[in-house]
Parts: sequence; structure tokens; C-alpha cells
Amino acid sequence: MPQLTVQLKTPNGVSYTQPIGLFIGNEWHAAKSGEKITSINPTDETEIATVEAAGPEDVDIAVAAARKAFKDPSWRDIGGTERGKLMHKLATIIEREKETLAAIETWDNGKPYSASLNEDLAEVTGALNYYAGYADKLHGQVIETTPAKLAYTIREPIGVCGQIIPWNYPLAMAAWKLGPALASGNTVVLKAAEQTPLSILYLANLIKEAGFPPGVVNILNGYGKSAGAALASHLDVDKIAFTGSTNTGREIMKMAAVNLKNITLETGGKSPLLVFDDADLDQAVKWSHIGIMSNQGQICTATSRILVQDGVYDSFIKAFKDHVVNTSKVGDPFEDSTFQGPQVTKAQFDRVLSYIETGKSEGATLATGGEAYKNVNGKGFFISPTVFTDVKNTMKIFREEVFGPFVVISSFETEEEAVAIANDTTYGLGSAVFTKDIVKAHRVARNIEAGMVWINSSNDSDFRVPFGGVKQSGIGRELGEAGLDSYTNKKAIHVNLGSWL
Ligand code: TXE
Repeated sequence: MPQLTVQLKTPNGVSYTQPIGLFIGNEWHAAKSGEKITSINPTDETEIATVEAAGPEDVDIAVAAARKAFKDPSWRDIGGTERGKLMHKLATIIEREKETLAAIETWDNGKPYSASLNEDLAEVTGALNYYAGYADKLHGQVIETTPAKLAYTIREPIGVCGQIIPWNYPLAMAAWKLGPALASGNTVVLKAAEQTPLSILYLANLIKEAGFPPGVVNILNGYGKSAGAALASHLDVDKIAFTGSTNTGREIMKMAAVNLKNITLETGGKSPLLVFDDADLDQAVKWSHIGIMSNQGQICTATSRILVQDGVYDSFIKAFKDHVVNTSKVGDPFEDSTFQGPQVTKAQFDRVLSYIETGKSEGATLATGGEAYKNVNGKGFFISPTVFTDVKNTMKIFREEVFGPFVVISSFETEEEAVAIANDTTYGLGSAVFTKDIVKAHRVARNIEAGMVWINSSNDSDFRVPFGGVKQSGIGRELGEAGLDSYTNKKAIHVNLGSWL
């Protein structure tokens, strides 16, 4: 039996036991696939740990465990109040362990420790507590028909849910998906992203400690093409929820068709942020910075296209550039003063650098950044925050998702033109509008083709509010009450009250 834990010490001095196996039926297993994933610290390119990686056979075992748990009275029959208690307990245990979880997240992903602790972990416990509160409030309806009939609906769990998450917010993405799934009584096989395998395994032990019955939550690491594809195409998986790239979302949709799985997809974006002449410029600058440079720019809703009205174009660019240079301090994510850590992997680092070259060759003006950021030891996947101005909407850097600290800025004359440029994209995830004119703000919000619009802010998401996209940014909604619709079926029951044949 291979060893399924290792003793590790994070760069900020937290000693802990790191699980490295597959978490199936509340036990740790070696992968039958024989595959492994080695996690690399993006700050200094050293190896952190090597974990087991599931293949199709391991996915089969996890799905069988989830199916067994779905039918088991210890989960099926406990009722919403008990499910809610388990979820609240999990949130409390996570709160106790938040420093360790945040340290692992930062080590593995590269995001600043302050963000891991104060934003991501707060999101994890917040979302779990929020959905725990819903667990005993999932009511159906009585529907008025005729006096001879009683018709009502009940909300049932969908069944075994496959959840495939990305690497930009590993723990938070897990909580967004586990919260509504568990509140509704489903069971889960969750596959983490191969770039960030560690924090989710630590979380698995906490799920067991909270007292969830074996098989209710199963957590696998594994590569997309093997474990991910096996989950998406599995005949005994009832639902697949995915967050990641639009291309992979398309592949997953095809695979899910094999048994017509219920599906939710949250995919890519190239979200616009509109600054009108009458905006509070200082606020527009600060939110524009948050909207694209937070989390190393690795945010699906990043407002990565800034459109500025002619009258304030030059002053916005000057103020924005100064703000980026002064506040986006790049460096060691465990340093308190760091705003921006490394990109998650060499592949993402190379991707951003290649878009920088594209921007230069397309003739956009490089206002700041535009190169790798040299760390003291010359290691790590750091990028200087990059701003291109005078970008035309035909340019590749204006149209394609970069997923880094990389923003394009262009100008517009009229509201109509701004909305047309904003909508000239295959994506429709986030968007933002800056104006002091309340009528214009709401009019533009209605006319923008996006799942979410922020008025006078950007990326100010909240787990109580629906999150998702239109067009090629996704299908269905996560978060808020709407997130529960994605994890329940409404069963209609017709009772004959006397219209005898
Ligand atoms: O994404 P993938 P990658 C975007 C962003 C980024 C690009 C590439 O632009 O630069 O995608 O990132 C699993 N069947 N986003 O390659 O491939 C994979 O293992 C089943 C936006 O990391 O979409 C991982 O768990 N699963 C985004 C997850 O899908 C498969 C977040 C995401 O990987 C699979 C991340 C397959 N064939 C990237 N192939 C967002 N919307 O927030 C991969 N996976």
C-alpha cells in the first residue's frame, strides 16, 4: 500500500499532514490508473508534492460510491435539517482550519495569502453556511387546477453529480458547487484541477470530520482528458457542473449528451467595463483595477476590456496607469504588501506573454508592463501588470480571453456605440458601467448581453446573488437561490380527487 500522506511545511511556517490519495467513500485510496500529478510552487518553481491522479477505473469506483450513498438511508432519509447541520458543522471546522487551508492555497496557486485567507476562505464558509440555511427550505408548490384534482410539486435531488472545477479559486469553486448540491441531498464526485491538487485534499478530511456519510462527497485529482472526461461521459452520473474554458465546456457538453445529463457550465469571458464622461473617475479607476488585476487577472468575470468615452479617455488612461503602477505590487504571495503573485503555471505564464507579443505586433499602444516580472531569484511565473491602450475591437487582444494581469482599453463616442462594442463578442459573462446618471446606468445594464452587470463597481460578486453567463459564457446559474434550481428536479404529482372514469 503506497503512503497516502506526506508531512509538509508551508513557506509561512504551517506544518501539516497533506493527504495525497483519492478520497472515495470517506477513505483514502491509491489510484488504479498509476497516474500522478506533481504540484509546482509557481513562486519559485519547486515541487511541493506528488498526488494520486484518477483514471477512468478510479472514476467508476468513485461514482459507484456516490450512487451507493445516494440510495443509503443515512443520507437519503435524514432530511434537510440534518443536512443543514452537517453543512454548518463543516463550515465551522473550515473556519478552525482556515489558516492552514489559506496557506496551502497560496503555496499551490500563487495568490496572495491575504486574499486566500480573507476573501477565498470567507467565500467558502459563507457559501456553505448560506446553502446550509436552504437545506430545510426546499419546498414544492400546490398548483391550482380543477376541483377534481390536487396537483403539487416536490423538489428532489438530481442524484450523482460530477463537478469539475478549475485552478483559479480551488476551494471557493468547490464550495460554490458543493453547497447547493449537498443542501439539496445529492451526492458528489468532485474533480479538482491538475494545476492545484492540494487544498481540496485537505478539505476532504474536514468533510469526513464533519460527519458526512461515506460516499456523499468523493474528491479526485486527475487530468481533464482522463478523469474529467470519464466523469463527464459516465452513464451513472446524473448531472455535470463545470467551470473552466469555453472549449472544454463544449467538449463536456458533447460527452454529457451520452445520457442527457443535466448540465451547468460556467466558462470564459471578455467582460466589458464602460466608463462614461459623467462617471466618478477616481472610482472608475479603482474598480477597473480591482476588476482585472485581482487574482493575477485569473478571474472568469475579469473586466478585461475597458471602454472609455472620448471626453475622459486621456485623463482615465493617465490615472489608471498611475494607479496600476502604484498599487499592483508584484512579488512573493506570502508578503503582506503583495497585491499580485505569480500566474498559476508556466503554461498560463507563457499564454499571457504570447498575448503581450500579439498586442505589440497588432499595433496597440503598450502603456505599462508588457514583460515577465523579474523576481529576486529570477524564478517564478510573474508578469508585470500590462495595459494596452488604443486597442481596436478587431484586434485579437480585444477579442480573446487572456486570463492574466492584462487589460485592453479603447474609446467610444456615444452610448449606442459603447453598447455595440460591449456586445460584439461571443462571450456574455460579467460587465460594468460607470456613470452618475441613474437612468443611463439602468438602460445600459439592460442592453448589455451579459449574465451580470455591476453599476459603479466591478467583480463585486456575492454568493447570495445568481452568477453565470449568456452566449458562450455558460449555461445555468450558480449561487443565490437560483443555484439550487441547478441541483433539484421538480417532480409533479397529480392526485385524482374524484373524477372517476
Ligand atoms: O482550462 P480547462 P485550462 C480559461 C482561461 C485559461 C484557459 C485554459 O482562459 O487560460 O481556460 O485553462 C478539466 N473533459 N479558464 O486549460 O481545460 C480540467 O482538468 C473533462 C477560465 O486550465 O477548461 C480542469 O479541472 N474535464 C476559467 C477544468 O476542466 C476536462 C477557469 C478546467 O480546465 C477536460 C479556468 C475534458 N476533456 C480556465 N479537459 C473560468 N471560467 O473561471 C480539461 N478538463
